[in-house]
Amino acid sequence: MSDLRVLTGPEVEQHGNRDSCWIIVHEHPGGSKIILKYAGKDATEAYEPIHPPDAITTNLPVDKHLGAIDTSTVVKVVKEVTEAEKQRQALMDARPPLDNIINMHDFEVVAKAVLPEKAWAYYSSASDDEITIRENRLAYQRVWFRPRILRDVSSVDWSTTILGQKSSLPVYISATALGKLGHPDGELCLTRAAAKQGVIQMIATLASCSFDDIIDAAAPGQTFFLQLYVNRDREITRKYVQHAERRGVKGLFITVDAPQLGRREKDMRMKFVDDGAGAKVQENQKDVKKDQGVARAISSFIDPSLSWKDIPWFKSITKMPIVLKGIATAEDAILAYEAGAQGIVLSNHGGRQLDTARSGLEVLLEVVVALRQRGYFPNPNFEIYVDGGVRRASDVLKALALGAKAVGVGRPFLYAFCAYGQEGVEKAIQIFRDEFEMNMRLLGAKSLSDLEPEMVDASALTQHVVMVPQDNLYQNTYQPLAVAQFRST
Ligand code: 173
Repeated sequence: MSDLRVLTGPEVEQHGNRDSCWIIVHEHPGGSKIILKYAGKDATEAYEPIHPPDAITTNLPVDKHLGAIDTSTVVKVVKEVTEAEKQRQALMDARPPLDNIINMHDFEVVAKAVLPEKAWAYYSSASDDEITIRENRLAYQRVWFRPRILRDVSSVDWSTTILGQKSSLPVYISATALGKLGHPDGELCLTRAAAKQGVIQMIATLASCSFDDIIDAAAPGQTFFLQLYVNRDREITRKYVQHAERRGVKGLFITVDAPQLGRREKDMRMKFVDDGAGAKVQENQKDVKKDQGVARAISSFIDPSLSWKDIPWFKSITKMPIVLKGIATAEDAILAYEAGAQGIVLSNHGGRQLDTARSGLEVLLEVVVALRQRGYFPNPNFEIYVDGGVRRASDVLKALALGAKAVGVGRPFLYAFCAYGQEGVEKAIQIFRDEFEMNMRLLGAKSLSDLEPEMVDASALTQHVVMVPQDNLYQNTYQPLAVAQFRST
C-alpha cells in the first residue's frame, strides 16, 4: 500500500457521480444507491456502525484501493445535530444510575429513550403485526410453577455447561447484529462483560465489530459460539467457518429461519422517514428499495437455497458442534437430530421472521415428547435451547424444567450496553444471578439438575386464546409496576 499516492478531497469529489464513484471509508451488498449518496465524500461516519472494519479488505480487491487520503483537504459529510439528538443526549446524561436498574425491562426503557430513532427501530422491530414478539413474553406467563418445599436450599448453584463448555449461568448471549448503531464499542461491550462474568457470547455474522476484533478482545480461555448466515458463495462461508474454528470458537449456530428477512415495519418506516436525502439520490435505482429497512438492505448475501442437503457439507468442513438455530416444530427437531446436529435452538428469531409462529417455549413441549418417543432425548450429545422473550431467571427455569439445557438472551443484553456499555451487561448478568438464587430457593431446586417437568404446570401453554372475565375492579385498583426514573434535567 505504501507506493499508493495520497489523494486530496477535491480529487475524490470529482468522482462523485455514477460514472466514477469514489468514496472514503476506513461490490457493496446494500447496492449502489447508498454508495452514490456518499459519492465523492467521506462516508466513514455512516459506514462504521453498519460494517465490520474488515469488510472492505475482505471484499474489495486491493487494486480498488486508490490510496491514502490527505484528511485536511476533505469535505466531511457533516451531520447537523438535530433537536431530537440534543434531547437524546440530555436523556443519556440524566439516565438512571445503574444502581437503580433492577430488571431487564429497565434497560429497555432507557435504551428506547437514548438510542437514535433508527437504531431503536431496527433493534426493537419484529415482523408484520408483531404478534409473535409479544407472544414470546406471554407464553412464559401461561406456565405456572409447582414449587417444592423443605429441601435445604441454603446453597444453590445455577452454573452449567452448554455444548460441553462451562457457563456460570444457563444463559448465553445470543447473536444480535449491528451493535455499533447503539454504542461506539458495539459487541465488544458484550465480549468484555462476558469475560468477567463467565458467560458465553454468540458472535453474529453481521456484528458491527469484526470477528477478529471480538476474538482479539477476549480473555484467555473465553468461550464463544458463532452464529452463521450462510453465504450464496459457499467458499466465503467455508473460509469464515474454518477461520472461526482455528480461532477457538466452540460451536456453530447455523441460522435456519431466515431464507428471507422478515418485514420489520418499524425499521422500514424509519428508513422511509428519515432518509429523505438518500431517497432522492436512490430514486431511479432498482437494487435497494428505500423502504426496506437497514437489515434487509444488508442481507442479500444470505442463501435462500439452504437445505437439509447442506448439513453433511457443514460437517465436512468443521469439527465444531453444529446447532440449528430457528427450529419451530417437532418434525424438524427430529430431522436435525437425524442429520447429526449436536443441538437445536427453538426460536422464532425474536419475533422477527414468520409472524404468528409459536414461541420457542411452546415448541419445546412437542419437541421433547417427539424426541423422547424415538429415544433421542435425553441425550448428553444433543442439547435443546430456547430463545425469545426471556426477561427473568424464572423464565429460564421454566424452559429448563421442560427440557431445555440453556436459553439465549439477545435484546436485553443489547439494550444493556446501548444504555450503559460493558457495565450495563455485567449488571444484567448480575440481575439474572440474583433472580436465579431467589427463584431456585423458592422452587426447591438446589442445582439445575433438580429441575424437572413436575415443577411447572404447562397445561395452558398451547392454548392461544384463554378467555377469562375481566376483573374490572381489580384492574382499576392495580398499581402498575414503576420503571426506572430519569433524574430531572
Ligand atoms: O434479525 C435480524 O435483524 C438479522 O438477523 C439480520 C439479518 C441480516 C442483516 C442484519 C440483521
